[in-house]
Amino acid sequence: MIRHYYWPTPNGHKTAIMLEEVELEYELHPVNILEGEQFDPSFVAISPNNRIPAIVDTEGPDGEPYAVFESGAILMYLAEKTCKLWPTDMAERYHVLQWLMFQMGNVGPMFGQNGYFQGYCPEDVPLAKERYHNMSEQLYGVLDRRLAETEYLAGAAYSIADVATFPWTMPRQQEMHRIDISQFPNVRRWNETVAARPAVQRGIAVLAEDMKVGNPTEEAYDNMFGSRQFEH
Ligand SMILES: N[C@@H](CCC(=O)N[C@@H](CS)C(=O)NCC(=O)O)C(=O)O
Repeated sequence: MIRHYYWPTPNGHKTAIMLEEVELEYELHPVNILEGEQFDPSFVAISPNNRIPAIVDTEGPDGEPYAVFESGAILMYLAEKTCKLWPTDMAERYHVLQWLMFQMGNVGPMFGQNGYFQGYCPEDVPLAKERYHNMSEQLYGVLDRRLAETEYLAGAAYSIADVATFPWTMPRQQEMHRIDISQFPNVRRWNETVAARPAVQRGIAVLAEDMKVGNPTEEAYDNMFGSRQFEH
């Protein structure tokens, strides 16, 4: 059984979708990052960088409990455990890993900074807004050119690379990141295809009522972006 430490954000959605895709039994452990629950020592013992998502597999590789943090590593772990969304062919598997790493190293961090400066930063910082918006558009261009050639990011088959990237490109995120999706028609086509999958819809629905966009309270801002982040 998988214990899923989760809050409904783009990184959290990845593992919520994956657990639905691979149909493993799981137990939900909400970690309310607006209320600072990510700093609880019992959670930091599982996720040393105090970020969701994380999992504990109660029947890990040696039959012992095994904890995994970092969403990309969790997707790989669940894919390998179930042999789903994970090609056996080495060349195909490395297509998946390249696009997964592209998401983890580029899309997530840059879109995250873009979202912060567009929507959450208490000061207007035009240079940062412009820089991260430009970087986000450049990354959309890379995705769009790839998806002009292939059905899914890693090729003909849906994979964990799509699971990782989809939540960062949903319409709600496009709006927050000031992205005009009509300029990226292949991303739009792919996004609509992925959004139509029943497992994706079930994953996105997990704790959806707790999804908060807009102005966080002062305490929530402090927990997610402010001084509490730097106490540890
Ligand atoms: N690289 C990490 C990033 C995870 C991450 O940034 N999670 C955010 C929510 S999307 C979080 O837990 N924020 C709480 C905090 O920063 O304290 C991953 O992909 O798992």
